[in-house]
Amino acid sequence: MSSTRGPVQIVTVCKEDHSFALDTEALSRILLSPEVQDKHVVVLSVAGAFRKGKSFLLDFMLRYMYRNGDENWLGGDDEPLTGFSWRGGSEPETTGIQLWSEVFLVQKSDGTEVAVLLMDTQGAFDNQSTVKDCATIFALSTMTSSVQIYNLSQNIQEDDLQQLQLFTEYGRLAMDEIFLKPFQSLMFLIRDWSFPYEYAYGFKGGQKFLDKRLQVNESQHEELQTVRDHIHSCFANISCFLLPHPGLNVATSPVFKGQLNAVADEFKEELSSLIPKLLHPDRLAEKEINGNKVTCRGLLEYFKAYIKIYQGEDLPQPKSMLMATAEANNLAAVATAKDQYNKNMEKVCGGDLPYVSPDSLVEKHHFYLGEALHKFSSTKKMGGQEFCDGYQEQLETELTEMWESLSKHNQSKNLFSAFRTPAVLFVLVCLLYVLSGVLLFVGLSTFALVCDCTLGVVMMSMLTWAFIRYSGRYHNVGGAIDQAAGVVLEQATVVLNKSRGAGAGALKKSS
Ligand SMILES: Nc1nc2c(ncn2[C@@H]2O[C@H](COP(=O)(O)OP(=O)(O)OP(=O)(O)O)[C@@H](O)[C@H]2O)c(=O)[nH]1
Ligand SMILES: [Mg+2]
Repeated sequence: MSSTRGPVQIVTVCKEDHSFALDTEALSRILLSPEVQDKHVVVLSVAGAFRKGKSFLLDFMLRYMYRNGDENWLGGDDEPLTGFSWRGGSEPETTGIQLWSEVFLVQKSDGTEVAVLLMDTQGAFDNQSTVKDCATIFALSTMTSSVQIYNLSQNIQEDDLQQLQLFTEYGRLAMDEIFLKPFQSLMFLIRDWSFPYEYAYGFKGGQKFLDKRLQVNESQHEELQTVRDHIHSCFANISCFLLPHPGLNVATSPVFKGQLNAVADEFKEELSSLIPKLLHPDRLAEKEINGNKVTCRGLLEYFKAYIKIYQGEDLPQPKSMLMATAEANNLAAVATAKDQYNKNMEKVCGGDLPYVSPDSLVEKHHFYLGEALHKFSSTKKMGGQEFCDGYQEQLETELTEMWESLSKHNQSKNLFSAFRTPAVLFVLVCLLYVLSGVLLFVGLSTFALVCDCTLGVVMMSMLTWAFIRYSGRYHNVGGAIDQAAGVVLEQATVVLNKSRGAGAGALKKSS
């Protein structure tokens, strides 16, 4: 392979803050080269758990493409395998998303030419990636590819399907209106298939095996049915290929460099059946979004749009199963405790019930608050004490808010409080009227005039208040009048209390 060819890192994951970046320049160099930019694009991507031979497989695809599928495309016996970086060992190798630098132009039998891109992705579930990282990589590669190869080891386990469901749902979230199935082809590739006596290697056996695994029937638990329905609803085509084990040299030798003489014959046989089928010109499906074929230039725009969505804050955070379950447990316990408090308090001061004295209401509130908090703490929840404490705080805040609203509602039922403002204003009017008469009588006509003016203002306030209460409009003005009446009442009470205290003191002295 020429030295200028190679994998190009187009999406990088920042290990520190788990953010994603698209190298637009590098991607443009691949997708906007004049020969390919207006061609319909075919993108083959391989995704799945880390260390399962994804890059290794892609390198055989590269061999096939470079050798134009000639008879000996699989290569010489001691030829090292090069291309996307692959290696033995337990540590992850590929990071982010990589594209092969060269776009292959392939002519279909109807004469149309398509641009074929090969995409390698970071292995999921390594020890450095969060669930969000894995979901984003999988979602991005599924959204931008026309064939997603879901690389699995040995079998299709239920958790593989659940992960697929989570990741594809994360992808679907980021897509705008979708009229058709959001993704195109999904191919389950089962590596190290060890049961050829049950299901034969290759597509045929794979299809039978897949039909069995993805079968939906009424007797299944709803959870199993939902996963399967979801997968069927996401992909237009689903297939499966069963690939044999490549031999112990491939899997365990530290010096193995991909030479075919160290690879099991069975594996080579199936590989030479799989890859020509996958890359056969007439089987290469162009990337479609909402039924429209996408060109290389268009794909660049989609990449930019999708990465922006994953960089933003709008999408919910995918969480580990434990975190999601713990959150659901705690939220359910909060809801039950709130419901219990609400029902109990409704029995004391609910909508139709009469006004309750504030002291007795406070007492009931404390009692039922304690009971609700006890209900929350005694409910079994996942996530550990610290995690649950956060939800307890949330519950306390929400209960306090509920209490404030219940208490206000109770206050509004108090007949006196409803008539407090007009009563205060009416008393003020009477007092001002008498005061003005007395002032006029003693010859202080100027002061009497001030009293009359004040009386006019108070009367206007009373009428305004009545109008606001009747019409339900101008709440702010109504609130200001209520507040002013409250201040007058408060001051009057203070003055009355003081004078009563002074009177009592004088009485004591004289006795
Ligand atoms: N058991 C087994 N091992 C394989 C198979 N194909 C490749 N390998 C070996 O798996 C190891 C990892 O290969 P890679 O291609 O680097 O795996 P990967 O999935 O790309 O790994 P990451 O990039 O870390 O996600 C190498 O030692 C390969 O020789 C296979 O079908 N079965
Ligand atoms: Mg890899």
